[in-house]
Amino acid sequence: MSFDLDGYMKERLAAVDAALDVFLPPEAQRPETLHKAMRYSVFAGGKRLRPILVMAGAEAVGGSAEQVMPTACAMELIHTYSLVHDDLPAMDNDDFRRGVPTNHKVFGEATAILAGDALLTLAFRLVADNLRQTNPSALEVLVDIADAAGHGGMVAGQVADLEAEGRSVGAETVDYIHAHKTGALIRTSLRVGARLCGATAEQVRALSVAGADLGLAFQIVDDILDVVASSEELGKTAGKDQIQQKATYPAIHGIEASRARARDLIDEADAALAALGPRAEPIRALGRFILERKA
Ligand code: GRG
Repeated sequence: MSFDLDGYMKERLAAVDAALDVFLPPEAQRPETLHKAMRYSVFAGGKRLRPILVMAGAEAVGGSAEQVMPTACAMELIHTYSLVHDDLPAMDNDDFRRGVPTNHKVFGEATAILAGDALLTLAFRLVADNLRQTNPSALEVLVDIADAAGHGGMVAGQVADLEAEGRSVGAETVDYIHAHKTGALIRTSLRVGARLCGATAEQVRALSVAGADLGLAFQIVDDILDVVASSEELGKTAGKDQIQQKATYPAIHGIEASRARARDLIDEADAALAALGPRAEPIRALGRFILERKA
């Protein structure tokens, strides 16, 4: 029988949402506006791909989803902060995200900036709590997440993305942007759950290769969807990449070659995951999901 990815994702999404509700400060707690703004963007929707990858990484090495829940939620908080800040007028200037008005449209720019800051900071608090509870010797988890989110990871990718706007850049620059802006968080999500659960160096290596492949494939598909899908389907403004003259895979390689590259990356990820055996089946299924997603 084939793996029930839909059921797996629904169950994990519900568990992540319940945990996020506990970890996030209540709206009634002072300062109420900040806490409302944090919760607004976190609970506006989202596939919860990154936390699901953290849990799948843990399971791939014999750990459990429960053991890594705070870190899984931390990755979602970092991702959500990046969306809130990316949507600001000073960056991508968007009005619509996850099917609802963007954070700054509802709460104002200052609160949106601070809500993003607070989500990022809370994420590191959650990782520290998880280490304390689960595996204090896995301190590299903290380093890994800081590196993926920071100046050599997602922030580096965002800067390169903004600098490439309206300019003609080559394939190497697009790969750099995608690997950093999107790939770093996805690759790290996949391996930190495993690290918390005592993964061997060989297992971490296999998950790192697979995670980098999934991350690049995810962004290539994101680029393709921006061209072929509608704003309603995506829950965000479609077709913006071309208007803003963004450095994307379809712009450089065309749609068909981009699709082929994404398929090759998922095949490469499957090959790397062979070392982990049947416990990595959810990750293989998530790879197919990344390839076939419509939003
Ligand atoms: C502000 C430092 C900083 C970085 C921003 C995330 C990001 C970097 C920019 C957002 C714009 C964008 C198209 C990013 C790449 C693809 C991406 C991360 C899409 C959104 O992720 P999904 O599809 O979203 O997993 P949901 O809402 O399902 O969680």
